[in-house]
This record gives sequence, C-alpha cells and structure tokens, in this order.
Amino acid sequence: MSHQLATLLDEQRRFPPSPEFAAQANAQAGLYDEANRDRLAFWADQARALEWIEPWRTVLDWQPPHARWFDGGKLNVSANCLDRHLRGPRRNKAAIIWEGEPGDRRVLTYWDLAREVNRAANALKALGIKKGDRVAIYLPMIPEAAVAMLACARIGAIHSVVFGGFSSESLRDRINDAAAVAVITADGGYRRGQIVPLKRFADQAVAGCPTIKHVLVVQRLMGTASSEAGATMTPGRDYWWHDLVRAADAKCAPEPMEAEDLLFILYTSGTTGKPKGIVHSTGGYLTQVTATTRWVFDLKEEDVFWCTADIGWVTGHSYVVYGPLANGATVVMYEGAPDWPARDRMWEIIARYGVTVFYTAPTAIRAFMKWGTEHPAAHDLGTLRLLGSVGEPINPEAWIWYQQHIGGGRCPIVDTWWQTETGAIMITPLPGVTTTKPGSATVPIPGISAKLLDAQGHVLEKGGGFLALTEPWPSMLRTIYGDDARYHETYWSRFPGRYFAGDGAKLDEDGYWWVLGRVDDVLNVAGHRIGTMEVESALVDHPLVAEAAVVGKAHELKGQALAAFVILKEGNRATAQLRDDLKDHVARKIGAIAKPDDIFFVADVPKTRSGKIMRRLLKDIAEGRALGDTTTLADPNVVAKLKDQYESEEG
Ligand code: 7RM
Repeated sequence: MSHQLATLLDEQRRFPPSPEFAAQANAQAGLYDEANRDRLAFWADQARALEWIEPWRTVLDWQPPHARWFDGGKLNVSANCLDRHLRGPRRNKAAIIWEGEPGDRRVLTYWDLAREVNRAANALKALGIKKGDRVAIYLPMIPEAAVAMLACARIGAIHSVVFGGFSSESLRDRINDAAAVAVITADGGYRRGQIVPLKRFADQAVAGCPTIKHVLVVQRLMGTASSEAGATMTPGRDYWWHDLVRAADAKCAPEPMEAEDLLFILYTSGTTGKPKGIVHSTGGYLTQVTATTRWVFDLKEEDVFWCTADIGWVTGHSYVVYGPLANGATVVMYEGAPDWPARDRMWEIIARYGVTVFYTAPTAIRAFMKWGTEHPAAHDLGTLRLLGSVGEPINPEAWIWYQQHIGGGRCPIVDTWWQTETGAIMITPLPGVTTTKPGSATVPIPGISAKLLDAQGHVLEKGGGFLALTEPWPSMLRTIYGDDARYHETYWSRFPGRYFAGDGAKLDEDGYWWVLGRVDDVLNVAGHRIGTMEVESALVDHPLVAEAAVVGKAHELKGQALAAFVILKEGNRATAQLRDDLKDHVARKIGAIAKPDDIFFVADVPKTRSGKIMRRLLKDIAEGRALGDTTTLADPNVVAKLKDQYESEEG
C-alpha cells in the first residue's frame, strides 16, 4: 500500500447516527436484510411505491450487458410526479420554491406545476412533437426547466438537457447526435449579475442542426433585457413559450409508457473527444430515484429540500426534479451564483425558506470554507437536519467544516457516490443507520452490489483497486445513444460481465468505500466531468496549434484543474496573448468550465512507445512536483498509480 493511501486511512473519526434521528428515519437497517434475502423482490417492492398503469410481467430480464427492468409494465413519469399528488392534501403544497438571481421569486404548488406541465405538453403536441421524438432543453435554472422536462415525459418525448453553461458548439453536437426535433431555450439567464444570452447561443447552434424544426423560447429576462440580449425570433421556427403555453389546454392525458421506453438522454464526457449520450429509461429509473430520495434524504411531508445542482447535470435530473417530485416533496431551486450579490446567498436562501435538507458538492463546500464562517454564522440555519455531498471525493477537512458550520454539529452527512450512468445514488450512508467516517461514501445501498477488483479482475476484500458494480440495478444506463458498441466497450469490456465505473477506490477493514477518483482520462473539475480528449480536440482546432495534451492537476477548491501542454505549429511564437486566446477558444468550443487554468507551450510531449501521452509525467510537471499534497482526498499520487496499473494492463 502506498504511503498516500495509508495517510487517507488515518481518518479515524466515526459519527454514529443520533438515536433521535435513527428513530424517525425513513430507512431502517432492516432494508439491507430484506434486499439480501431477495434482491429482485426487494426492487419490485420499491417499484410498487409508484403508480403503474399496467403491472410488469418480469422484474428483471438480464442479457448482459442489457437489462430490462419491470418489462411489460406501463407508467408515466409525469403522472407519478404530479397527478397522484393532486388527489390528496398535497394539491396545494409547494412543489417548487424558486428564486432568481436578481431576487425575483415564485412558488408553484403541485396544482400550479401540473397545470403548467399539462399546458406545455399540449403545446409540444400542437407542434407535432410526439412519443419517441428527442427534445433538447437549454435553459437556466428556472421553473420552466422542470416544466419542460415533465412535459416531455408526459407525452413520451425524450429530453436531452444541455447545461446552460455549454457553448453553442456543444449544444449543436448534442442536438445532432440525438437528431432532436425541437429545442427549448430562454432569451437568457442571470449569472453573477451578467446576462447569459442563451437564445443567441441556441441560434448559432441550430444553424448547424438540420433536424430542428422548432425553437421554443421562454421569456426569462426582465424589462428591456430580452431585446438587449439579442433574442431575435425566426418566424415559422421560433415561438415564445408563453404564447404557446398560455393558449394550450390545461389537460393532457399522460402517455402510457413501457417501463423500458426512453425517458431521457444526458451527455457526459468520456475518454474520447465525443461526449456519450447516456440513455435512461422509465420504470427502473423512477423506481431507484424515488426510493433513494426517500431513504437517503429522509424526506418527510414537511421537509424543504434543496439540491443545488443545475438541471443540466444528472444530479439535477434525479434530485431536483424526478426523485423529490415523485415523493411529493417541496424543492428549492435557485438560478444563480452562490456568491451573488454576496457570499452569504446560500445561507440567506436556507434561512428564508427554512430549508431542512441540503445537498451540494465538495467544491462548493471548499469555496464556502475559504470565504469564511462569518457568512453562514450570520444566518439562522437551525432548520437544517440533514446534509448531503456529491460529485467528487470530499476531503475530511471539508466534511468536518460542513458538519460544524452548516450542520451546527447536529446534522448527519450523506456522502453519495454515483454517476450519470448509474442514474441514482449507489453508495452512501443511510442517515439513520450508518456510522459515517469523514471522506468515505460508506457502503452500497440495499439492493446494490459493488466489488473492489485488482487489475486482473480478481475480487479484493480490502485495499486499493477498481470500483465495479457486479449486478444490474434498476436505474442503470441502458446504452449509449446510437452507439451500443461503445456502451459494451466503455463499461463492460475491462472486467467482462461487470460494470466498470472508471473510479479507483479503497475498501477499508470495515468494508467502507473510499472513492479516490477517475483512473481513466476523465477529469473532475469542480464536480463537473470533462474529458481530456475533448479539451485536446478543442485546442488542436485552433489554427496555430499542432498538438495538445491535457492533464488534471490538484486544485485546492476545484479538486482538479486543467493544465494543457501545447505544441505550436512551426513558425509561431508563444505569447501571453496567445495563451489567453487559447483559453477563450476552449471556452467557445466547449464552455467556460473546460477552460484550462494553465497552458504550457512546449516543444514536445512525452509519449510511450505505443504513442500514448505520458500524462502522469505531465501531471507531475503541472503540479510542480508538489506531490503528497493532501488538500483533497483524491490524492494525485494514488490515482496516478491506479491509472498506471489500469493502463498497463490494458496494453
Ligand atoms: C453524480 C455525479 C461521476 C463521477 C464518479 C466519481 C465522482 C461522484 C462522488 C464521486 C467520490 C463521491 N455524476 N463522484 N460522487 N467521487 N465520492 N461521493 O457526479 O457523472 O457527473 O460524475 O464523479 O469519479 O465517477 S457524474
């Protein structure tokens, strides 16, 4: 075991659940026994918590690596998230409490939300959009984002949400990959006091999208900002959302969907330059997001749940929209930046709405730490009773800070490991059951099987290795859209018959998981997945660049930051101006989140005899050999070693 790995295991603190929390928890220890007795019967029980139009015939049909869950069953996701709550006292309960960055506010009850969704569904239908069609959604964090997703689900259209921070080129590629027929966007959104001109970006994208027939535009900007942002409308193609939705009937019967019908496609970065369209289906996905929301976030009727993820990421799909709404919960949604207009914005929102359960990312927690305890201390956070973390390993220091300064020392913390591909939470403490250790996601949820493998695929009882999932799970990805061969190759070929998550991990003597980070060429920058190859492609797209190699380097706040090594074409001079141009070029090609922190102009990049870039060496250089730096749990050395092992075995 490496020295760094040993240091991680020095974390000795243990936090058992309080008897008070345990007594009232939705998830009790018996769930593990139940799942162990009969895994499929257990998941069938969870599926029965949903409302089905027709019951399923078989719980699982597993033709590796293709799973069909609840085959023969029919249901509609929007009916599960809306209609069934309208029959009882939840009818007038807040579904979405929304706050815009400029401070504007809206509350939609379940009744309001259902009406909006029904209208939007009819508006989509009136445009000829039907079951199976793909619809791209490129919106800021406004209630219409949830409405658009649910409206697609209602009519059986497959949504593909594209994060509003992505560039027009990224949007264009995603639209084309899915052959989407419509895009739902907004005139703009507010971010750190600035306007993000989404419609302008969408127009640039759609110019290169032959399959797009319609562009629906939500009017988000206030006053004259809408026209100032350059949201021009193309007649015959573009419609104002409010014109169509207001005119539409408020009743739209939900489309009965097969359990295995597609619910959405969500693009995520992989190890090639081209993002993968992760495919999720209906019955299994909703079953697992609904169950995990209930167990992990312990939601009760009166809770106010705030998951800070953008709907452009899977966390926003599963834990802002589908999981909480299927449970009839109240969610908070916030449009803007956490430090706008001041560094206490999050705490102000928690106090204003009495948020009880808060779910955010370690990168945000580290920023809050840096900003200082005076900001949370200035607000009453006494309503909080449970905290969650997701997106990357949480370093014990940030965990303890979160527990002390946000949770007031009284809230359990759930560190949840999962992926776009897994659809729902996979490894996490159950807040009333599991004793937590800061930095460990603890154990798989009931009904989930994870194993630690060595490079040869042997199961390890403890130590360091690769994280694999050994049994199919309801919310698993079904394939990569339009590329089933890549699905086989990416997830199922490294360890045949088992799903390889791409993460290196450590299993301790108590069977607790410590997920260390990616061992493939995917980076995790501020909780966002970015493929090194994607950034390299963007760089070599610049006319002066001959070759580029991108690596991740440890970063105090972001976990990882991007460092690029660039070889210029003959006769060009490396200048500070060119460095800035290259950064802007990447931002234009992919989005600001992919902008490298550092660009090194070099004459050559080191490669193996087989032509592979020696990223580990570059990483050492980019980090100035500051190895052994323990500011993040994903210690760069440990991951690099696992990565070496992974790659050498790959040949
Ligand atoms: C939900 C999400 C997935 C990758 C995954 C890991 C990393 C996520 C944790 C984590 C350690 C965690 N989907 N990751 N959660 N690592 N502890 N609790 O983030 O598809 O965008 O990213 O994120 O590397 O493979 S994602």
